[in-house]
Amino acid sequence: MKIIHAADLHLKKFYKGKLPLEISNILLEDTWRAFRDVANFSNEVNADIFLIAGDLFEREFFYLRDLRRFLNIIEGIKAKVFVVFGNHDYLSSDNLFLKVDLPENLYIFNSELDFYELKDLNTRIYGISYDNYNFKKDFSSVKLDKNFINIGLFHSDLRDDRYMPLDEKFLRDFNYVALGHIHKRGSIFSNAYYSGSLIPLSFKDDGEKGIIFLDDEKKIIEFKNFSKRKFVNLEIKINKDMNFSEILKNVQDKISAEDLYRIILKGSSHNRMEIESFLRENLSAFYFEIINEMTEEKELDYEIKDKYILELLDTFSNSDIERDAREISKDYILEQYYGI
Ligand SMILES: [Mn+2]
Repeated sequence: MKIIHAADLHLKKFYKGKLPLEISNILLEDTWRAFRDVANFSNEVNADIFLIAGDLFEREFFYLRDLRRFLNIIEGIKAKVFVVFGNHDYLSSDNLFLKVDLPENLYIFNSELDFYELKDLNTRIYGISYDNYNFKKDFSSVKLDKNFINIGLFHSDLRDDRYMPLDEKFLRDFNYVALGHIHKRGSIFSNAYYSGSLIPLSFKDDGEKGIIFLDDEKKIIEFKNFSKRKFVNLEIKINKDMNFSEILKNVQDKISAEDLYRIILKGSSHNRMEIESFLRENLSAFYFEIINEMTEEKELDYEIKDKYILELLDTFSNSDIERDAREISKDYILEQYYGI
């Protein structure tokens, strides 16, 4: 038996954030592209079961045409597809999935724990959808029939009361548990995994993202990357001996054309604002933003040995006007006396 485990597509989430519209549009197409790629992969490997563990879409931005596009991809999948809804796409009466005819190979779990039996695979898939942004259920009396292979499909933060926490005893009873909600992939127990989000969705989601692929005959549980872009937090240490073009080259060399960057400027300089605006004007990237954490450098960069000049500069106070005046005077003095 082969299983695809995906979660947290968050279709249309990018319209909620602070990214420019044209970037959001491209990232949304990335999500659709990644999902189509997973659908193709599922068909290539002849997967039997395709699990989606919640937060498939954002309720406030997901329209009928988006649903049609999604169902169109589902129809092309040979595996049986199972969906539970999570906190972002919860199943209240206005959920769009309740308004249309669904493809025969798609099964949606409602908001009571239930299972779907695949007789030829001797397998039961258990799942439950949220009916609101916050959701909680007591599963302490649930008994699984060990004559079947039991698979759980849940959207849960194991320790957070608001997002259907699940306890270890309940989870350990399943042969495999496909979890969603946490965007970072990883295993909770030897049988319970978060696949992580399908693609990175913000600067909190670093690294590659994708799905988990299981093949129980080959005893494989492996992560498959389906993301093409990364969100990168890039810390740049500014050394006060670096000039503007060295700083630009230093940052530009670390940028690859497809990725999104949050550049955090560290170190100190008396040109901290100028360095930031110089980078904003000259850096080239698919998308970048700058967080300027540089501290103001108090000493002058140049060795001005003449103590009278230093004393003169020291007479300026730190008010905005006098600071500007000091900078102008300094530039003038450097130019006049030192030819800099
Ligand atoms: Mn969630």
